Amino acid sequence: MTVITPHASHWGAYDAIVEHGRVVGVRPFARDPVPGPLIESVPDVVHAACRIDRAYVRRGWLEGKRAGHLRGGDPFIPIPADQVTRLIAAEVSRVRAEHGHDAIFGGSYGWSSAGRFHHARGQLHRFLGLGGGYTAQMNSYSYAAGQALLPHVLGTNEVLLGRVTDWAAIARHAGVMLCLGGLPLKNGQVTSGGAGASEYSVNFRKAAEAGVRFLCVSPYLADMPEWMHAEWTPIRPGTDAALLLAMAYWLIAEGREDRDFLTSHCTGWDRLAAYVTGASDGLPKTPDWAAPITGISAERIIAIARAISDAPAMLTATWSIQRADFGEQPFWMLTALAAMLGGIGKPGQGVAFGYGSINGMGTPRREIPSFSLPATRNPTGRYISVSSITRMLESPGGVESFNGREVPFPDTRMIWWAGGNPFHHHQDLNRLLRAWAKTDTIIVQEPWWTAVARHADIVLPATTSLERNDIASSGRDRFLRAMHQAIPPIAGARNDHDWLADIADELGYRDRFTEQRNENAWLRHLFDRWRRACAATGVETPDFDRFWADGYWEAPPPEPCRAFTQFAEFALDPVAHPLDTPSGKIELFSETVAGFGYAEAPGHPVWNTPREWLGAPEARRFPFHLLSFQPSTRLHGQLDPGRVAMADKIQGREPIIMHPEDAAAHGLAACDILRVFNDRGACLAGLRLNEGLLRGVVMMATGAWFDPLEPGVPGSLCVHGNANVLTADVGTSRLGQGPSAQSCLVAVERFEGALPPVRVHAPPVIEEAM
Ligand SMILES: Nc1nc2c(c(=O)[nH]1)N[C@H]1C(S)=C(S)[C@@H](COP(=O)(O)OP(=O)(O)OC[C@H]3O[C@@H](n4cnc5c(=O)[nH]c(N)nc54)[C@H](O)[C@@H]3O)O[C@H]1N2
Ligand SMILES: Nc1nc2c(c(=O)[nH]1)N[C@H]1C(S)=C(S)[C@@H](COP(=O)(O)OP(=O)(O)OC[C@H]3O[C@@H](n4cnc5c(=O)[nH]c(N)nc54)[C@H](O)[C@@H]3O)O[C@H]1N2
Ligand SMILES: [Mo]
Repeated sequence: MTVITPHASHWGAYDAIVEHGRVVGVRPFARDPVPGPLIESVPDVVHAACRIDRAYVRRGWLEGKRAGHLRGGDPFIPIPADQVTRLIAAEVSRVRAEHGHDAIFGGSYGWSSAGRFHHARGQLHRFLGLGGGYTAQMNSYSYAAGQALLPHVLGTNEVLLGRVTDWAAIARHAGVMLCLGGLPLKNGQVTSGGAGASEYSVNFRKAAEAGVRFLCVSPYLADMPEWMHAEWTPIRPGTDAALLLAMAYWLIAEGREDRDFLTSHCTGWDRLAAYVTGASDGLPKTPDWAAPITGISAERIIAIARAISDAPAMLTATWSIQRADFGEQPFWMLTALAAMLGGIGKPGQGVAFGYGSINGMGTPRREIPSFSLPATRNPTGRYISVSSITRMLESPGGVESFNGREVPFPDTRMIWWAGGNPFHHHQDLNRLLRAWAKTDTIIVQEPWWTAVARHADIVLPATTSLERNDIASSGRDRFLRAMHQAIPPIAGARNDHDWLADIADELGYRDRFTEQRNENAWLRHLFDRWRRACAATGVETPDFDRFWADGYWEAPPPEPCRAFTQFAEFALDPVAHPLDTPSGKIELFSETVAGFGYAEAPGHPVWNTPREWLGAPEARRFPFHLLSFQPSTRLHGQLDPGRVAMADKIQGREPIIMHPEDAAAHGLAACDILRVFNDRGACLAGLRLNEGLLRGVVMMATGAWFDPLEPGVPGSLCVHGNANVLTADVGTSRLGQGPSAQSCLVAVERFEGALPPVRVHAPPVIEEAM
């Protein structure tokens, strides 16, 4: 018998086709105009051999090999569910009593699933918050540098996260759009919280058809869909701030800056102008100055500056550009350039980030409250910047400067992760592996034997979203999607909520955690809350039973005549509608930021020579700039064992993209297996040639599961191709302390000898009993 049930995921909405308790196929949600290909991998991963079937404890942990012992090499021993909840409860009580609540690191960064009730991270935060608290993580790996910076400059992070000027306004009013990092099609396959409609490329197409001229500045030609006929300017990675400063120089030299706007709507223009012209530091930031830095000719720099000042311009950058050394600076300077053009808040003009980073940015829609599990307070109030985990573990009791504060590092005795994978997302995994060893106990909730589960002490098997009921919702999509349970839980998998409820029971607060609701009661409760919020904004919604039976609800479309431009009221009247900055204006010089006293992030945007880039002396030893970009074949590490990602690999290894002439110069040929290395680590990768890549740059997608030849040994070769054994773990600056994965130099050589097998898609070594 075949059963078809509505479902949703970060990689798209679909109906699951179920036969005899197995998901055998999927078909895209009928209302999705451009269904993504990633849903094809769903049946493979749900029933993958690397699903975790029972709870496990690391043998060494049971033997007392805890703080000071490297994780990842020991066998796992199965443990019954009731025993493991008691074991965890006892360890949580010990850590809280002996070391305090902040000794539990519960940041648990990660995307979890699209379902908003069974959101693993949200559930864990609720559990830890109600239990007394934990140390949290502030901001996101995606755009931490931008999150710290932009409130100082524009008074909001909406320009980074949404609601941004929509594509209806761009198509109607912009003449030209400058896209740093392009508008890569593959990024639109994904929406956090899941989307019913993938309108990413639909938006681009409408703007292109409306005649908007697209300028793409990026090392990689494929960052722009071919059919948009964009003009491509390859740029050396990490040098966008220099390019933008030189464009500003030319605008000033030509008298093209909008002096009225710079006076009425901005503060600090004189300080920035003095830096651009060299009046303050003796170094004019001319196109000739920027040419050798960026690899773009002075004529081309001027042509781009001319293009954006000759026509109404929208300026954008992908989030990737700020995940690099001093990543705050290109975002600040792009904002400054938009201010110089006087476009901020004018219809379809100005600046916003991420149109090319995720589905839903700038999709015209009515603002509807999103459906969510309300956040729980963290009573300790303790946090670190999102990517400071290794530094925190390395220096208990230390402090780190972050956005004007001195953030203390706790003495971490327990790490708990649910719904995220630091052995996917964090930089310099060998350094993380050493720091990770310093803690007593590591608990991981995971459906699969991912690298983080393999580096845990206690592993709890989690259901996938197909094994439970939930509701998907995103602030960037107009659909609310029912996620019906399609199959029973696989083997011993349990819902994260149920694991935590049982542990809360041992600790004496089950009822506070569950509020005495089961799954169904929670979904109805959260739905009613959401329904009331919708009603308050004048939007009518069906009741729960109607919604659940329909499988989805669609918000009313925006009025076709309306187009949304961010900062429009401010543009019309900056006095009546000031920004939420100290001056109420756009801060081209920020007294607040200057007051932090960070030399690398002064009061206005600057060019800093990156730590790692093709202009560095180390480029003689490590001649390639590695960009570890988002994968087209999966979401981060999720879906890696599925057919879409597997079909893309070369002899089972993650591809590395290189210009054919670079390959020839190194004696390499397509499909060779390469050893990619630097002083931090090494991995294997399969060579793929591409003429549309700047020479000297190589690209590897993130997300191939970390598979060290010798698990638990720092520096061991990753045989599968996880780029994070190569990336550096350095904050973007003291201002943002964001991850800087994109600033990374590597060398390559052909891998000779027998190819070691990829073992990470099968379970680790398991011992049935002690
Ligand atoms: N080098 C480099 N590194 C990067 C980046 C880069 O550009 N370059 N990008 C960074 C960015 S922007 C991001 S957002 C991060 C992404 O980093 P993560 O969000 O940590 O990556 P995911 O693989 O999505 O991790 C989610 C994990 O949750 C698990 N999971 C899914 N559903 C459930 C569930 O219901 N319950 C439980 N318990 N677990 C579940 C999945 O199996 C998976 O292991 O990576 C960052 N790392
Ligand atoms: N299919 C798929 N889509 C995804 C994700 C996924 O895992 N899979 N992850 C989602 C998440 S969590 C996030 S945060 C977003 C991230 O979205 P982004 O950060 O925008 O994505 P990236 O692929 O890292 O980078 C986009 C492009 O930027 C270019 N680039 C890199 N460095 C530079 C530079 O210095 N200068 C210039 N001008 N260009 C540069 C690269 O050529 C790269 O292809 O993607 C989301 N979308
Ligand atoms: Mo992200």
